[in-house]
Amino acid sequence: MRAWERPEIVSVPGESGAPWLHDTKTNSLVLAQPNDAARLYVCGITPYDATHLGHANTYLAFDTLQRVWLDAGLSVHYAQNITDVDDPLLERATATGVDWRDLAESQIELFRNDMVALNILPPSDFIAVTEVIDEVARAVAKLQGAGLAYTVPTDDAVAGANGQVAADVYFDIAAAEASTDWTLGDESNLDRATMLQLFAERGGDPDRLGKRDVLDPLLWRAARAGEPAWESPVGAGRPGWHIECSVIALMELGTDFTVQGGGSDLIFPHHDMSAGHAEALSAHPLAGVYSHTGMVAYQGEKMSKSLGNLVLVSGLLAQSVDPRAIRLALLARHYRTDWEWTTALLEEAVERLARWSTAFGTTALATRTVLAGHTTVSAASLVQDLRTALRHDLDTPEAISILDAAVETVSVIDEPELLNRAISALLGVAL
Ligand code: 5CA
Ligand code: ZN
Repeated sequence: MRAWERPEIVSVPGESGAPWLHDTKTNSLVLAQPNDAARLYVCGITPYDATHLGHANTYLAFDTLQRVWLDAGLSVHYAQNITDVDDPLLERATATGVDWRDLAESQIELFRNDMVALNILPPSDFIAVTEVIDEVARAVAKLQGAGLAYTVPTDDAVAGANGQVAADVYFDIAAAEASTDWTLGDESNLDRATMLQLFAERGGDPDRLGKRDVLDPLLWRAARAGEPAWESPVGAGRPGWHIECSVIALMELGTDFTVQGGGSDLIFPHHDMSAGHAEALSAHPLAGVYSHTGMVAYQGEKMSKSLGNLVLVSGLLAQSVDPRAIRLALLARHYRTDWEWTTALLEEAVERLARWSTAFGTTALATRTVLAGHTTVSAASLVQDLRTALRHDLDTPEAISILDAAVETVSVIDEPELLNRAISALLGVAL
């Protein structure tokens, strides 16, 4: 699928290195240092109710990660999926009387526009699940062939075009644990009671009869009346959710890639199961670092489509909010914390943008004259401080405080152009 226009990133003189990033699996900071190019997979949107500020915050965190890698002279291969066939999307399409394909297409276009406005780097591979149905079906067949997946009787399945009725296919967690190095909970480190609760809340079906383990996740959903379905070696149907991300990530990035990312709402079951599927398919770990962003809340609860407490990027843009201020408002909170969106935060960011523009903006630079008797501060040392902050688990609040302090205390910056370039390249804010 076409992604969106890539913003220009200016190069910043001086040296930097790979970032230390929090890894959910080991709960420690890990040097995200690729051997060759950095390979990043981030779970993409289910295209309805896009793009709310929670989505934006998650993609912005991984945008910052890429900017740090690029600043260190590394190249980046970035893949992102689009869950354009899944129950919640189909339910929304039915509820609103819109064809699910039209809903997905219009929301993907909205998402692209929001990403461009926010100056977020596009993925190299932007892959919708409807583009890889055959690959997913082949992966499911491979798991079945290896004894790691099984069918469950499916009374309400309907015949596909060839007249055959398929059955739902499930991943066999116990079989996968016995034959790979992967264990359920490797990534999430949760106890089984918590897993059961989250599985039920986040798209799982613990009550489905006939499963070997209630936590076994769906790999392939047999065709049902009124639902989209494709012919395949595992019968007419459509992909389950977790296998979609395993297959797209393996196709585009290979095994053992540098970072798998997404919001913390995906740690379990989605990322645990995706890692299990990938290891069962490839006999290698999915990724080196499992990175998760905190949840953005609004009106006291996680901003989510199901609750409807959404602030949309497109809504703010329609009110003529400067997208750079949205970016600064999101960057002011550390990506791993859970926090609540308020208009006060946006107002603060609007003011910060104005102060920074006056202090570090290109217009300010052009008219600035060095006055005798003023303290001169080294831009190179400020850039060094910014790099240090960002390399330490993408500490954007610290980067912002460094610049706020510079606005307040510095009379003259020796190389203003250098600082301007660093703010543009590292924080993605052109002043
Ligand atoms: N399509 C799946 C992933 S394969 C999905 O979770 N889609 S989504 O549209 O619900 O979310 C897209 C991304 O935004 C995911 O990485 C998700 O973790 C993240 N996200 C969703 N809500 C929030 C929120 N309130 N705060 C921060 N990130 C969020
Ligand atoms: Zn995903």
